[in-house]
Amino acid sequence: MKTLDRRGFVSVAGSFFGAAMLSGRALASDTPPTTEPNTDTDPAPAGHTGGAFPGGQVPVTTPNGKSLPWTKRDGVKVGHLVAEPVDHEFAPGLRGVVWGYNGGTPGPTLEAVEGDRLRIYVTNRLPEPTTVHWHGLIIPNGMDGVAGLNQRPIPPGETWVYEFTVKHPGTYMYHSHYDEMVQIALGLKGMFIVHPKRLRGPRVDRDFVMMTHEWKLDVGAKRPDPSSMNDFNLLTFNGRAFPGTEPLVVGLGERVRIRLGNLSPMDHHPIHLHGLNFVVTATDGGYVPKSAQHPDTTVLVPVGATRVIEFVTEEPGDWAMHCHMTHHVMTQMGHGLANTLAADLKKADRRMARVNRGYMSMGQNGQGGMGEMDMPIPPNSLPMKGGPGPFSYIDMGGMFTIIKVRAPGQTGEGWYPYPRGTVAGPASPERMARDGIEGH
Ligand SMILES: [Cu+2]
Repeated sequence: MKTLDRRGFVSVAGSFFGAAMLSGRALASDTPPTTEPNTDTDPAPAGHTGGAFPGGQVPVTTPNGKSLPWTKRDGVKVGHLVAEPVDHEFAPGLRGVVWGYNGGTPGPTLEAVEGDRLRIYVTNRLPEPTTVHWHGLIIPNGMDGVAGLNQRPIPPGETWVYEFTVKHPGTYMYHSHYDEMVQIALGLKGMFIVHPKRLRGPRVDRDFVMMTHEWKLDVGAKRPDPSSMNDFNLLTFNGRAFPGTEPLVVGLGERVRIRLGNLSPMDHHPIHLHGLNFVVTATDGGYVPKSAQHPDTTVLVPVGATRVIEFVTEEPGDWAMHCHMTHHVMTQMGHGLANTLAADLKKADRRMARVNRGYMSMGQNGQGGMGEMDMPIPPNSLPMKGGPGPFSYIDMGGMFTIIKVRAPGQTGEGWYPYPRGTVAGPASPERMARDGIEGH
């Protein structure tokens, strides 16, 4: 009988990935995991109270990212963005040279308050000109950043300055508007949040920023291919592919906002959340009137748009949040394979093994088990799929993360401590007989 060594999970401080790696492949399908009361002292962090913004609004959290620091000069908030090549980690074991701002992609989240005067310096350390466009903001035309139309592009090596007042609260974005196909594809983008001066709707306990993106990074390659128009093979939330995505830790019964933005080159992403339902409260065009809000569990985030969702958590657990396009929860290795489903490849394998020791064809019964086979993988690539979970391998990668809903006193570290008897498991013959179920 195998049981879940929960202590192994929760003792790991630090990233979700660290916990995931150490948790190994405990299989609990033959018996529901035994669960003692959670005695960890680390409570789920309490919702921010008396937040830094008007009306007690909490600052946003950008998982795997950060907000841009401002300095105040004569009543103006001054910030500095540096556009530059970045050696970026998509997930442990997978890096690429991208173009980002201030050492990351997406760039730091810009966070301001309705009515703020902002002065944003932009230094171009790219090998070609660039601009910054403030997507969705209504500002003076000469600050809009469209190269050629509104300004000359910023030459490499120069620092230019944008200055404007943010008049409308909302969830916006910023991105390059020069050589768009290359620069946006390579990661020159970020989120731009303007908190309202006066609270709109109920105050939320947590406010997350999640930006989707898609990349074509050939296995073993160092640079994403910006000319790709389809067959993107690396899908990310805030520049990270699962299991490199940092989970969203929230409290049970808390009101949560997630601000989704999409500047993928080509694809809209239907983002699906498990274990809850939400309403879309705003887009980059403004607030959705209450009368027009409807409940949903999946929201389509089109290219060049933001969608803001809000919900109140009602079930604790580790809940999946992912793009529902199946290829967007794959990794690099899941693309362009020969279709061998249902083919008997044993003979072919035996013959191939004579010339290539250890040869094995892939996945004639599906690909679900491929990620955990510990097969050698090419340098700079992700394993076939996903990462280790508390029960078995999680066979999704890419645009996938976890919302950890925790009751008071439960830690956000490690996996959810499932109460006894609440996990699906094998059916006993007695139970099946009692309920009139025929097995085989
Ligand atoms: Cu998608």
